[in-house]
Amino acid sequence: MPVRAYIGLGSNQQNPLLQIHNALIALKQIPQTELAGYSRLYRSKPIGPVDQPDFVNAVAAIDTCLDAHALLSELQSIEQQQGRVRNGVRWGPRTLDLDLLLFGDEQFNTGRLTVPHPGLLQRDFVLYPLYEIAPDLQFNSGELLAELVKEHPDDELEPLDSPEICY
Ligand code: A4P
Ligand code: MG
Repeated sequence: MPVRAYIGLGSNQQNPLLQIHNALIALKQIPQTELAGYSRLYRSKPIGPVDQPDFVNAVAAIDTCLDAHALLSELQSIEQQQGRVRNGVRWGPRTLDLDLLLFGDEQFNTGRLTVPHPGLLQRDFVLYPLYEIAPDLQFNSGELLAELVKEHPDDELEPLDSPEICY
């Protein structure tokens, strides 16, 4: 049975809108995986070093028969294909970042992979687009996404008018 997973997409280099569009197309091509939905694209202020451009963020839903580590390898290979350079700067600028936010209702930390993603509940640029595509979502902790969104300010998060593209 496929597992529903949610992927956070972020970019702030080399035409971020195009990077996110291309990443959505690439998600569709992951083996044994279907793209089930995706949010609007949002402009957001950088968390971390502030002397970097604004980000474009989105969240996608996929249904996958891969295990979580195989899925992470696929996500990292898409990041590489889109010119991601890991220069050791935590939270620094990037052409593409793909975070595995949720993998079914699984919860684990293997060193290589922490699920749910540690930043998930704190970030408006994750919570709001996730809510758009999964309004009834409830976390392992019992918390409802809808409640978290209500409590969490959308600090300058701005939905972008992007052309309707069917991936
Ligand atoms: N890793 C562990 N768990 C996961 C997971 N659930 N998903 C490991 C993805 N990767 C996971 O990631 C470092 C290592 O985390 C990987 O090798 C993987 O094995 P990375 O992508 O190389 O480095 P990073 O992204 O700089 O670090 P980190 O801590 O994952 O940062 P985040 O949480 O991804 O935050 N501001 C705005 N407005 N929008 C953004 O999208 N993104 C970040 C990066 C900072 N500020 C931002 C945004
Ligand atoms: Mg990351």
